[in-house]
Amino acid sequence: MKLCVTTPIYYINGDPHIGHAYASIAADILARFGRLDGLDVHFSTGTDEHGVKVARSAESAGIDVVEFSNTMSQKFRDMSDKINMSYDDFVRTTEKRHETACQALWRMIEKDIYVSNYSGWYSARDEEYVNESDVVDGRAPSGAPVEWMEEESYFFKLSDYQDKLLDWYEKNPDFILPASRRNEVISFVKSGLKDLSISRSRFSWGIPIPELNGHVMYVWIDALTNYITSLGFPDPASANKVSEMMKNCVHIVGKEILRFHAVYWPAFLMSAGLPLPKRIYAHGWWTSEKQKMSKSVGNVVDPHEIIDTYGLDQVRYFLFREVKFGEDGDFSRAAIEKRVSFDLANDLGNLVQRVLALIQKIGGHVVVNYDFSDVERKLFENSRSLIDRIRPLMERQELHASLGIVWELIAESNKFVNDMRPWELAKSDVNKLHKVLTALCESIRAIGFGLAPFMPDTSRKIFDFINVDGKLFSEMKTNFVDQDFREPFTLFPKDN
Ligand code: ME8
Repeated sequence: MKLCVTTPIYYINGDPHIGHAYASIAADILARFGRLDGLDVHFSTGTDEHGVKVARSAESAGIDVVEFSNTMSQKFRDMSDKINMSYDDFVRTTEKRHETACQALWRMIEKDIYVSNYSGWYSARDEEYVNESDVVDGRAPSGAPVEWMEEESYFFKLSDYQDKLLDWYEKNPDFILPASRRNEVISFVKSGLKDLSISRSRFSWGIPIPELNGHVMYVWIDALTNYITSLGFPDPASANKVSEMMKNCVHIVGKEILRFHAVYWPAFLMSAGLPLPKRIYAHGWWTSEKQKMSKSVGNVVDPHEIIDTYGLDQVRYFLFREVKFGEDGDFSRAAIEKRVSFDLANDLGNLVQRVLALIQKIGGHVVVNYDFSDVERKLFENSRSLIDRIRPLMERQELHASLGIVWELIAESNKFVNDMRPWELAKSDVNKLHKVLTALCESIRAIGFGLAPFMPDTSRKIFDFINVDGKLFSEMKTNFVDQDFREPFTLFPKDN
């Protein structure tokens, strides 16, 4: 079974911030879950380097655009590494392999392309033409300023795809999630699709159109193609991989670029005769301390700074526990501090610490015993079934609910310790004590696996404490054997 996961490829006109890190961590969680579940995963990210917006940013910085792109793209790669992203590929749209892919795709959709003249209002920030009726006081609906453009342009017959797209959405009800976003896209398409201008002749920072001097591709057709560049398109040797991975592909995108992914991209793929992705998942937006992040307000959250302050797994946890994935959220230092102290240090940290400290107290050795009574059996069964309960949620990208289920098991395990009073059993009933500890080893292992996609470093520490390999969920089917356990250390030290 295959799984392809992608992040948006980021514009390089500004530094990476927590919003970019968010989309990338979400995709990372899905990719890690897939690998732990034994799937063949391809996980790609990258940078979107062409277009008028980037060209102008380089110009105003007084730097050659190629040099500018190299420096800025590296910043996104650094961010990806900082957040412990397990990407298989980082696509830069200025790479030769990507130019080859875009030009090949162009040829495959050429039957739907014609030349005409375009004049209209263009928003460079959104990199799209805006309808005359949507321009208010010189601004696009997104608030970005627009400018008048007139150029000869190549057009893609998007209008021909209206019915095919509606049919696709109907036959594939989970193509767009969350469901509320799906309805938005359907009404947009029903309201009528206009042909799409897909070339630019007024500037040259883009991918040349085959055999057409002076035209470069519209940055969105260039950007969307990155997903198949990464799979080896158009090399015939990769055709099978492209096809199989695309059918099992989940594109994680911010809600503001859903239309490009759920309308234009499938139309291009249909035209090219390539398979459509399985899912477009649109996530929400973060504000910072209740305001839109902006350089002028000075509230842009730098992933490096926030991770250095609170710790990587703490930040990864916070982003997916605080706000339901798909909805908007507010990033605040008070909120993250609260989560770290209650959920992580108290609930999770204490559970692991108290169980392992107890094991140390009795000599570090557990005599494994699965001859459970009902109470231990209940914890054992809830532990063994954890991933089966999470999997259907992860298949719909319900990251928040998945973490919720892990925390239910943490709460249940803490309650089990309180109820069973193993420190008393150590004196009164050693046989029972080892059954209780066996059940707790099971629950801690399950918690380690449940956390692994979200908090890989923490999960690794937990696995190391209890001698678990931790590479595949299937390991949870095996029983523990008698063993010695290590001295525990604090999972979430206060000074982090
Ligand atoms: O749109 N909150 O790139 P981009 C949450 N190059 N997520 C945020 C965010 C915020 N405040 N700000 C950004 C582009 N993001 C195109 C994409 S894909 C073929 C081309 C995240 O640099 C969110 O995922 O503007 C958003 O869609 C993405 O960064 C856009 O990044």
